[in-house]
Amino acid sequence: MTITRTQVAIIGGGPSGLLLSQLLHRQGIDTVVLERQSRDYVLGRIRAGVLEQGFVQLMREAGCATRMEAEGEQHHGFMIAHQGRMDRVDLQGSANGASVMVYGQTEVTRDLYDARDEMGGEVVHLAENVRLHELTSQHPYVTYEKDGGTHRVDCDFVVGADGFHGVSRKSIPSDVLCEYEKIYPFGWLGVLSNTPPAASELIYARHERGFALCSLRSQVLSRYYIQVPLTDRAEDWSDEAFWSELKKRLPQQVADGLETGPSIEKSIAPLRSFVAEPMRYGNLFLAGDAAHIVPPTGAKGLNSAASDIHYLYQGFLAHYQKGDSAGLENYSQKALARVWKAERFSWWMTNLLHRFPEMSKTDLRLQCADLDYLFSSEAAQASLAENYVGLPY
Ligand code: RFL
Ligand code: PHB
Repeated sequence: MTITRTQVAIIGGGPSGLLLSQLLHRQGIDTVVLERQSRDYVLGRIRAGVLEQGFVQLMREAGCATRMEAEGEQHHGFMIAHQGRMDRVDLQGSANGASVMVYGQTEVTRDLYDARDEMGGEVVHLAENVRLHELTSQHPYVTYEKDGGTHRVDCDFVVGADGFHGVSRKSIPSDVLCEYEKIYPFGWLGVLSNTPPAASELIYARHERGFALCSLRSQVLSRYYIQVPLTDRAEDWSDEAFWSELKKRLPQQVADGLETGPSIEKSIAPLRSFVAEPMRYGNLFLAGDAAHIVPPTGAKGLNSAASDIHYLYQGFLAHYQKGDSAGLENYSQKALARVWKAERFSWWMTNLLHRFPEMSKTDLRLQCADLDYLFSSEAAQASLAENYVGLPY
């Protein structure tokens, strides 16, 4: 068995783990990232596309924002299509910043990997059977298998940034952890295509056939989603069937102008609200999807991961540079306070725009009243905008 030492062992080389590793390394704090998959596999995942200003600021602090600032798009509003109308939500009315950045998670992850390479950061790919040990002691350690050998990393702290299906959350005893979960009775079928976007801003559509979303990655790369039953399988949806169903759920003028093409990725994501409390167990800290999941409707998944990383980064900095551990002590409480607000917002936006299987005519009228209120009240729109651009850290 090889034995090495680091200050912070990070499980998971997704955006959360890489961002924290990059931020800490720039401050002279040593990390090792253990990732189960290959780099190509991680970069092949198509996920989030809308970033809050807080996330953009963290990428700047990590020295990784150059390409994002050159190629990403600032969006100052988005559209909601409903009841035969299309209304715009103006983000400039909000207090915490007037825009969001449209830049794909794949590109964020690529930029973070490039930065890790440039600094010589240690990211171990294809790390199998990662196990966390002695988490409540002053000498925690992590073991993993690679190339037929077992390896041990001794550390001060372990960060579990290994997503919803990772090993870190499962390493916390069940009598310590409280899990809150809500599973929605539908999923999102997503398609990526090399076509110009349907519109210059995102369009969220509430429709009697189900929710639809027109999003984008660039002016030549579009991302679309439609609500589908959980029993559907992506491989059963031909491109033609997808485009036809999407068009039926969009306003006529948008459908008429929609440029379609072959899909370059097609997948179904189930919708879930999930929170695990606390986010700290001894010297293990959970971050991102390892601790919480939101339905994607408010684009809060990756952004909530980023706010965890902000709190953790500040906590580690104070601990290592000033000997002040208050930030780490309060991490769980602080992170969860913001996480639950993102959970609330994502749940609300999901309820506002989706067709649930068992909706009564009263439920439908209440949903319409919610939308009518939204677009007749400056205060309601400001509240939506405030949450969409991201609550302060
Ligand atoms: P990730 O991205 O899941 O990364 C975790 C990493 O940990 C690795 N891993 C392990 N490594 C070592 N040992 C183990 N035992 C391990 N188990 C797992 C994994 O291989 C992976 O590389 O979590 P992270 O970094 O916290 O980032 C969170 C975001 O990825 C996530 O919140 C968003 O992508 C959620 N999400 C979306 N968010 C949005 O804001 N907008 C979206 O449109 C959006 N679409 C999505 C999504 C998530 C999806 N999932 C989870 C299936 C679409 C999908 C399909
Ligand atoms: C995306 O572009 O993938 C996206 C955008 C906004 C959302 C969800 C997903 O609310």
